[in-house]
Amino acid sequence: MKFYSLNIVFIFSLFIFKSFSLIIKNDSTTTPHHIINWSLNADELRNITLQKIEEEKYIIEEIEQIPELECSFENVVVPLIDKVENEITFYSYYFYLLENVAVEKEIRQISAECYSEIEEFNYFNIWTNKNIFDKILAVKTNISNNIAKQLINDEDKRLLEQLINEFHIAGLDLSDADSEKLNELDMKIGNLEYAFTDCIYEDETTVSFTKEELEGIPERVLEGYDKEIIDGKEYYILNTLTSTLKAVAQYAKNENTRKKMSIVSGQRCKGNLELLKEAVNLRYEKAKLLGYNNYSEYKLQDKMAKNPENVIKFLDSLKEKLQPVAQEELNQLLELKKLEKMELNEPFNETIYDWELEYYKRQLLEKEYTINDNIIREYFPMTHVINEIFKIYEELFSLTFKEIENPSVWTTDVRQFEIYDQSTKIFMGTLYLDLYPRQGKYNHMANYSVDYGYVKKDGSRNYPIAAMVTNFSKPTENSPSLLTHKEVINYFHELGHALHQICSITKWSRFNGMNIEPDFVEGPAQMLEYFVWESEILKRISYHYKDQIPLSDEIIETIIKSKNFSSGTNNLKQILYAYADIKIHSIEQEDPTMNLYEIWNNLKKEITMMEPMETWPIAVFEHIMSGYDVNYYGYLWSQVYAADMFSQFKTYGVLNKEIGQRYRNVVLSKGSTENSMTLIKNFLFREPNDDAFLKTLGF
Ligand SMILES: *[C@@H]1O[C@H](CO)[C@@H](O)[C@H](O)[C@H]1NC(C)=O
Ligand SMILES: *[C@@H]1O[C@H](CO)[C@@H](O)[C@H](O)[C@H]1NC(C)=O
Ligand SMILES: *[C@@H]1O[C@H](CO)[C@@H](O)[C@H](O)[C@H]1NC(C)=O
Ligand SMILES: *[C@@H]1O[C@H](CO)[C@@H](O)[C@H](O)[C@H]1NC(C)=O
Ligand SMILES: *[C@@H]1O[C@H](CO)[C@@H](O)[C@H](O)[C@H]1NC(C)=O
Ligand SMILES: *[C@@H]1O[C@H](CO)[C@@H](O)[C@H](O)[C@H]1NC(C)=O
Ligand SMILES: *[C@@H]1O[C@H](CO)[C@@H](O)[C@H](O)[C@H]1NC(C)=O
Ligand SMILES: *[C@@H]1O[C@H](CO)[C@@H](O)[C@H](O)[C@H]1NC(C)=O
Ligand SMILES: CC(=O)N[C@H]1CO[C@H](CO)[C@@H](O)[C@@H]1O
Ligand SMILES: [Zn+2]
Repeated sequence: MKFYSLNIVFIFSLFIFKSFSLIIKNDSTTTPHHIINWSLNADELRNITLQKIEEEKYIIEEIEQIPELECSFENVVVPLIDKVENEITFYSYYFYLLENVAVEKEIRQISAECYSEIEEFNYFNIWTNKNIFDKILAVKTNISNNIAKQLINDEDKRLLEQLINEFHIAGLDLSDADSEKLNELDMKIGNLEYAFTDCIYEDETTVSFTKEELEGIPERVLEGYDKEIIDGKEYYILNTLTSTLKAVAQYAKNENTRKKMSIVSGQRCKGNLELLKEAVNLRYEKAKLLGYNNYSEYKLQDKMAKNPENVIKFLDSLKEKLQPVAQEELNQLLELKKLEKMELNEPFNETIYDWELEYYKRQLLEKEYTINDNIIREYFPMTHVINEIFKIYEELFSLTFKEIENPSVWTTDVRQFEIYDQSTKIFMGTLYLDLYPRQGKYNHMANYSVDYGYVKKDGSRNYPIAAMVTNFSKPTENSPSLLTHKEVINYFHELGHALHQICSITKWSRFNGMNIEPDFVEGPAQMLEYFVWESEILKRISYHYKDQIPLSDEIIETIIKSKNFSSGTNNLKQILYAYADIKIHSIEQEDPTMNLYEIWNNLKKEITMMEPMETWPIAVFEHIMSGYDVNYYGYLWSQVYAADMFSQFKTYGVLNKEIGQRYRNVVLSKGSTENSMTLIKNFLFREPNDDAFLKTLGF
């Protein structure tokens, strides 16, 4: 790592500061909202990046010069965090958004470069900078020795503790030799992760089947595959992409076809078993080096779950309650299997195998729930639904969305809203809405943070900004833009993230909105998804585009009933993946003989009650080798707490304003100034549990 000498930086900084002063964000005191200039050209974007990095360098150099005896929160932490988090984060986010939505290709490319430049600079010059860590440690020492001023603000205390912990878990307090060792381990682990995921992306496994063998799979699906002639016979060449596997598993009438596909796909990337085993052992070594007993303890210490015991207890509890339900689901499938096998006059036994699960589930779904997405969509015209959702959020959380007439945006059809507290009329933040597809625009639904809320040096507030990006077709006179129920759910979800950000009021940006424990960050958005399965909400937002009537009670009932279809087996599968992730990462000594194939099949039998197979799906479990190791439990975890929070609305009324406001004040507004578990308890007036989650599944 290279550091620039103070003199050069200082002179360069002066030069830069003087040479230009581009303004992206105008925090005029005459209007509370920011006015952001989204139309800078490529040169200006580059210059501003350079300027911001120079400003950062200057601050870092200044802090590095402070004698340790004089280090205080005010002269070390405040300037550092104010610059590199409060202020610079905005520039990162600005570039990140432009990278995904800018109209011109050149701007998207330059923005991507600027974004990585800032992120890289921060990583190498701050988050791996031992000098900075030493100054921060000195702040702590000097505070405890009463040399530096005591901290009275809880957020300040939390900030200092978190910073020290972050540098600690990044290994900055290791000896030089150990630090070298850590770098080596990280490099080896990185290489293994790369090779593991590369095998998955590059995998080109194919299986060829005749037309008869593929009977049952819709013609339009088959049309997408290449064909080959072997011995005068025509074969379809099927790949192992998820969509192909799903089509075969659900529709192929021929059992051998399904079985073959299931085995071939489950035997992909056999070499990955070895890579994963090596990575798990190296991760264990890394955890030891950093002072932990096992890797999962290291990874969980700053999460809401806190430690592996909590995660395992959590998964065990769910597993026990879900198994009887899954057993019943399997029995239902078995009935269908028997019927079919008898009709075909084929032998069969009393087991549902991997390759039968999706096939009979699809049959059951078609038999029991006739949901036609194309009919349901007619009840969700985009313009109406979006307005209605805004109104629901306004009512429930006591907000006012005010659309800006001449918005400052990146392209003309983007809308900008200012959000106010309904009763006090106090400004809270800004929301952009970019609805329609464009060439080069990110083409899924997503929430973007653009700026965080925090208290500025002069004591005034910096207000949060969020953006919602969707891929809805533009309505025209003849064809309204219609949403599926799933899209409506996703919209509630993503807007939920934006709302979290806008409703949170904190002193430091790192505690604002979605900056919370990764295993709860989805919680507030997942909580809002539950609303879209409530008949009161469905009645209210649905509106047939022709005759303006809402969904009928029958359709609503079918939609709601379909929600918990096969929830037992589906959730047990999630638990299997989460369990495998935690288990292999909790070894307490090196285990060079770890047999991942056996571990997988044993857990599979124990958790999902499905028969072991000659397959190793763990070799294509991308998450555990792409940065989500010891993280897979997180989705279920936050889902369970989201359901528990939703139970308050379920009990006291889904549109109950008092509950809505309490939720806003007790959970959303606090961001991560306290642990999420504390916020949830404060909202529920009790310890959370998994009862509500199980209830939402229909138990
Ligand atoms: C910032 O915005 C205010 C209010 O709109 C305006 O008067 C001022 O000229 C702007 N400043 C810059 C530098 O654009
Ligand atoms: C935004 O930046 C462009 C390019 O520098 C400039 O021409 C334009 O005046 C700026 N717009 C505002 C509102 O400041
Ligand atoms: C960018 O900065 C360079 C020097 O640092 C300057 O010469 C150039 O005019 C700047 N460009 C813009 C558009 O501000
Ligand atoms: C302040 O902290 C530094 C670094 O830990 C330490 O060297 C110094 O002795 C402390 N000052 C006092 C008076 O304790
Ligand atoms: C049960 O049937 C499957 C084929 O459906 C077969 O592969 C399996 O060996 C049979 N199991 C037993 C125990 O007979
Ligand atoms: C986004 O919309 C465009 C245009 O309608 C479409 O071609 C594209 O497939 C959509 N993207 C996704 C991920 O659905
Ligand atoms: C991991 O380490 C923690 C802390 O020492 C310990 O309590 C726990 O039992 C270990 N976890 C497992 C699954 O062995
Ligand atoms: C599915 O869950 C809903 C509540 O979300 C419940 O009312 C319904 O009875 C459940 N259906 C089944 C078949 O369990
Ligand atoms: C595109 C994007 O930034 N999406 C974010 C939406 O919110 C979740 C939860 O915080 C983030 O993880 C995503 O990155
Ligand atoms: Zn989300």
